[in-house]
Amino acid sequence: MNHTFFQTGEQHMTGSKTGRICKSLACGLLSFSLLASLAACGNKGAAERPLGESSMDETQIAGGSSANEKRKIIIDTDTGADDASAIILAAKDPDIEIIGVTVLVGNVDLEQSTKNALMALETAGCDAPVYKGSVDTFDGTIKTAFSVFGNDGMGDAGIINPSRQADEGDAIDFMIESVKNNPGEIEIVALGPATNVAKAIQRDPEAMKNVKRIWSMGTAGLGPGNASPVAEFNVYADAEAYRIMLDSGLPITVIGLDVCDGDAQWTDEQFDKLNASGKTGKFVAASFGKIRDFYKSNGSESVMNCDSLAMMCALYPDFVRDRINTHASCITAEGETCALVIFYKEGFTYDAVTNDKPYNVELITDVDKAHYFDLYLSHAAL
Ligand SMILES: [Ca+2]
Repeated sequence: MNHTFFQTGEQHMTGSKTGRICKSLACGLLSFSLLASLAACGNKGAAERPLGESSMDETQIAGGSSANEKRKIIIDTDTGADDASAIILAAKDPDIEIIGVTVLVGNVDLEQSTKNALMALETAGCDAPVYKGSVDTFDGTIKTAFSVFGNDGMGDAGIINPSRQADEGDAIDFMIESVKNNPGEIEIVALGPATNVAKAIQRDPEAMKNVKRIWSMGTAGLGPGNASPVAEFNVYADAEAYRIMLDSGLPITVIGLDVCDGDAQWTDEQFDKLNASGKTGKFVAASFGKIRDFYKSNGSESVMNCDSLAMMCALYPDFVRDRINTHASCITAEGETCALVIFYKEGFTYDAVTNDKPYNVELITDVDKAHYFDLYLSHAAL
């Protein structure tokens, strides 16, 4: 079984999408002039990376950055176990500077998501700042996935006891100010619903034009969904936010469910390796306990980890085997197709639609699935 239907906390889109104002739009702008880059991670020397354990070498990673330049990323996350594993992957990369982690409701509620992000960073030895963001969605409904991730989103394994708290300030303001103050440098790796990103785009569209790229784990790609037959959870959780992001004209790369299945799924044997690899691997393995139980109850012996796979696409260009330009449209109308994202592929002529749709999304269509786990193990579980 390649795709599991998430049992979300709320099964139906409800409520009008009109007339609602996101609460945080009323928030005053805060100054983040001193971006927390000094506290960011990735400061370990490249010599500390255990070269030779990965099929990728130092020249193949970091998206073309020079040896002395770290890529600056914001991780936007509804931190459950898969998000946490992705945060750890980025935090362990000496060529990446996590300038901040922005948290929102999604897999779990905002408070739990924040604790989980803090714990993931602490496990990876990273003191990047964490900012709380959206506590609800554009249409006011909350759809969580506690049934999949456990009550704490991290397998209910007793591993969430962060020693610090979230930083002062609003996640959306942090995102805006970071992008504005570092034009063309900030990449956002979005691992949850698009609510924070969409609010940032609405609140200051001019500032957000300075974003280098948004990497979005979302949509079913060109395959089936997991929240419904056509909808993927992150889009389903806030379809209006995803529509706003797609329609923004900002540079976006989408990593959908279809590249996370099959050989990319992690097996029991691989989790055993992870568990035996050390403190970090043990943490990640424990956090996936409830997810593995959920998949097994649905007849699958292996599980998807889409967030780490999406992070890997962002961090390691050679992990990506193929990508296409598309025009992506998100269906937001209530009904069976809500949260479906339709991809119009470049080079195709569709009789049913006009060809005047701009290519607004780069869609990843193939990755190095066979080496995904080993790459994760060598880069993250150190
Ligand atoms: Ca997520």
